[in-house]
Amino acid sequence: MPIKKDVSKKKEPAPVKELTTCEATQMMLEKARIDGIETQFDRAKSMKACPIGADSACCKHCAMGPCRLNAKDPYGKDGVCGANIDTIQSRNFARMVAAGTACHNDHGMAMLSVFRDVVNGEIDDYRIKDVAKLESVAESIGIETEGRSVKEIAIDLYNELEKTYTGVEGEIPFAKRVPEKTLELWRKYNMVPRGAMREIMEMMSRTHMGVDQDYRNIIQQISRTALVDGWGGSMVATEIGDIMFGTPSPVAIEVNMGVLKENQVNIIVHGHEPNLFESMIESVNEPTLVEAAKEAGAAGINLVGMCCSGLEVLSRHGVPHAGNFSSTEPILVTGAVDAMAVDIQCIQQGLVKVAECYGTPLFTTNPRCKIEGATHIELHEHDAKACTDEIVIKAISRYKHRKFPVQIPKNVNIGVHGFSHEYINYMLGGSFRSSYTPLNDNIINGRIRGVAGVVGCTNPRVPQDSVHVTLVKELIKNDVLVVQSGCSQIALAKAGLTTPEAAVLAGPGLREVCETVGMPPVLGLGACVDNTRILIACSEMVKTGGLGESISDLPVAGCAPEYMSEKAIAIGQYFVASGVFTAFGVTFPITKGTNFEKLLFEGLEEMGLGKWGFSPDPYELAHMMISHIDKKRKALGIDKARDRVLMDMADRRDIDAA
Ligand code: XCC
Ligand code: SF4
Repeated sequence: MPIKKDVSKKKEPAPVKELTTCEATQMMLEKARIDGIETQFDRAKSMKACPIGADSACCKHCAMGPCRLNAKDPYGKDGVCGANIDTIQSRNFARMVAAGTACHNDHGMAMLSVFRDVVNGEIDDYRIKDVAKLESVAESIGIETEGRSVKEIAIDLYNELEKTYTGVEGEIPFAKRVPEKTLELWRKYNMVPRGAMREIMEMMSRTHMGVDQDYRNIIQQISRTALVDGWGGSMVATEIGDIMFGTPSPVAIEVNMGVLKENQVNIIVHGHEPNLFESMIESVNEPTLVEAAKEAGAAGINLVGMCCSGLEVLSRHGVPHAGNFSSTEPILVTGAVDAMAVDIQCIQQGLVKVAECYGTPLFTTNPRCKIEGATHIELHEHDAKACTDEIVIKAISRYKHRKFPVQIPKNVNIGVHGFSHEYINYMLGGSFRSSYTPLNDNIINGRIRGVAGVVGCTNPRVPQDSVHVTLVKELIKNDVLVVQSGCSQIALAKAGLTTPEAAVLAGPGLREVCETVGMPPVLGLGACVDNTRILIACSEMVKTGGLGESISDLPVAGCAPEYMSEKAIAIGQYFVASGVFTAFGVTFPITKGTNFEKLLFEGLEEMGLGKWGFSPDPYELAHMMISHIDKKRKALGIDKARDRVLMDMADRRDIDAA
């Protein structure tokens, strides 16, 4: 029954400063209020998160339910079928991991299909751009490259990588990149993934009513499913992206809403798959279209990115980035966006209404993601430019007929982005002796205390960007080198932390390393699928030596402090299963005081894997990560080195001062 809204009781809206620490977004939220526009921030305030769902204490897997258990007394009652709290919440967790893994694999498999058609000559809008990367990826999984043509290697690589998705038996190809000891452990627990289709299917089947009902058995398939994300579909997406569009190397580039230009045709690409963006880059440089824009009175066409699509091309081509997930609605409030083109994932349905209010055409381009109220212009890879050209033409027409006053926040932050694993190798080792040895040495000697991956979404349940920024500042202050991806990277870029100058905010050891190399204390690696660059870096650190024999020995930790998506849960679980302590913020989908909670937060580590952590507080998150890093340093016997090096530096400064 429709409930009539009682407007008289409507509360004053929260001050925008409490909703986001991004100044540009604050400004647009103020304007949205004047214009009467609603965004995710308003919807989050008016809709309290469901407390039962937040504790993962409900099940709707069959029509004998839905069943609701009591999180305050979790073992007090069972579901109608008798399922207890551990079964119910492990199944819920499993399905989140399955959905997240499915998303990344769906994306990776689409990229691999494009690669196949590029190799067999059916697609000519894209090509193999980075032959060296092609060869190194091929070699890493045992494909012969010596004396063979690019095409021969590429065909073999396609055939091999296809097994990442379709493999019915055996191990996925990139399992070959996993350090021996880590792989042995996975084999012991039957956790080495077969193809993603098989693993996700099995995960969905095992979590159906009346199938797997022992959380200790369900966790095995949860881990195997997550691992086919990190070491499977996501890794293929990263590697194939690099092969076709180029491996990133550092570029100084502008981030924030100020990258929009009032006197230009502004086009935003938002989503995840790089191919839409790559052809959009071609389209906006098409002389006839540039000419058409000028005829419409614009100074040019200004293409910018958002979310992970934006991060792909920020890293690879230095395309400016306008903001992260929570800014995708507010940026439309500028009135300056002449077209927003989206593909898949993290595209909020709320965009439709906001776009409509400001006369911004919103285009879906992918057959797997249509949105009611948006215009669908499908991108067919065999003629990709047809789609992007049409969007540019529509954007030019919108520019010409702009009906609304334009208000663009002036905020622009320049930072350095695009640190691939290959570049870190080169940067620290130099071109003649590129290796991870200098990184390992600096960890062993204690200048760098450890490495933290801070990644993931923004979420209107917490002030946008604030947890990311506070957490990262605390980490670098304590000599922890931070690597980043996804929306988190943009939060830090807007806070100015991705510049070499930010080294002054680092502790003395990390600062010295950053200043010697000329690098920022916060290294942006790209989109969320590029978290796999962190896995490769961990593998390299193990293989280089001196820091233990498996990933779980490394003084490293991970965090998604403002996560919201199921993809983030899948990422968290693949890091945990790979051996990394991984802490999340905002909320954790679990009932406290249950066996399943104990398994995730302690038991997995006792099995030799990583473990989960949780806190909504950035300082607490930072210190959980730091104490984990210190625990690993101690186990490696390198805790004393750090005391020594810090004392040396203090002494040196005293001498300098004297
Ligand atoms: Fe989405 Fe990838 Fe999260 Fe950002 S970080 S909100 S998943 S865009 Ni991937
Ligand atoms: Fe309830 Fe069991 Fe059905 Fe879930 S599977 S809804 S717990 S009866």
